[in-house]
Amino acid sequence: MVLPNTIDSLLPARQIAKVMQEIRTLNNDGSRSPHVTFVRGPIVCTERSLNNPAVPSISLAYLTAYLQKADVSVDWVDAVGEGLDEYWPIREFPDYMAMGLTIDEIVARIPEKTDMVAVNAMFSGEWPLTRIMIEAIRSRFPSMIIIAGGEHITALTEFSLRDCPALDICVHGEGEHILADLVEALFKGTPLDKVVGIARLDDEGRYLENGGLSRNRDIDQIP
Ligand code: B12
Repeated sequence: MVLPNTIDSLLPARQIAKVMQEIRTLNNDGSRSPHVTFVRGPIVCTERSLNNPAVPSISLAYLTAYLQKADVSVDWVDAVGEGLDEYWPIREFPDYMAMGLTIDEIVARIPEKTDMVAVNAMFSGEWPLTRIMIEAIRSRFPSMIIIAGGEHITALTEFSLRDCPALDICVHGEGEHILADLVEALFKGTPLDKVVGIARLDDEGRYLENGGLSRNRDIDQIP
């Protein structure tokens, strides 16, 4: 099977084999849906403060409902919701602690069948730990596609990509349509450069952005 030129030229080499394998799987039995695992990392706070532990992630609920409507299967690793009473010191940042699952627990809970890990990065104050988490996910899954979205990513897109080479693609702004388009492009072979709202670095380290911020105007489309 010949990989479409667009994907070949747009994706870093380590992912091409994985994408080819997925496209082949879809072509052969026609029945398998792509599998996306959303990951929400731990809350970060100073050692002597307390935070709101039990806040459900509304963004991931929206994105999940939208992807499921598009026949994409979805799992979550919600470090906050699944690790409500866990508090641990962050070795790399001595005055800070984390609330929720540890990085090792998060990585271990990502199902083997995952095609794409989609990370929620809402708060810039959590980014240094989110980056460590993404690097740990990359160590376990060297050829997995890892993307991220959320307010932090939208505000500091290029910085996030450069600060965390383990991250492949950033999604700008409201993610419902963009994520569905991205999954379709990656797994059905349509060109990535048609997916408006994503950003990435090419193999030479140049920052590429497809369009600016898109806003959902037709909110009845969101399940
Ligand atoms: C509700 C809210 C809270 C709630 C709940 C947050 C939660 N954990 O869910 C509470 C009150 C707890 C809160 C606390 C704080 N908040 Co607050 N909060 C908001 C607020 C008002 C709305 C967020 C929201 O739910 N939006 C609705 C959902 C559906 O949209 P969304 O989260 O943006 O998600 C969409 C996209 O971002 C994208 N997306 C999101 N994740 C992903 C992942 C992937 C893979 C993809 C593809 C796309 C994607 O798609 C989603 C659907 O369209 C925003 C401001 C705003 N208007 O966005 C501030 C905001 C996020 N908060 C902010 C801040 C600073 C804080 C605090 C640090 C304040 C403080 N000093 O204590 C704390 C941090 C608490 C913590 N660490 O948990 C800042 C973050 C800025 C930054 N760059 O860090 C914001 C942007 C406000 C601002 N303009 O300053 N917050």
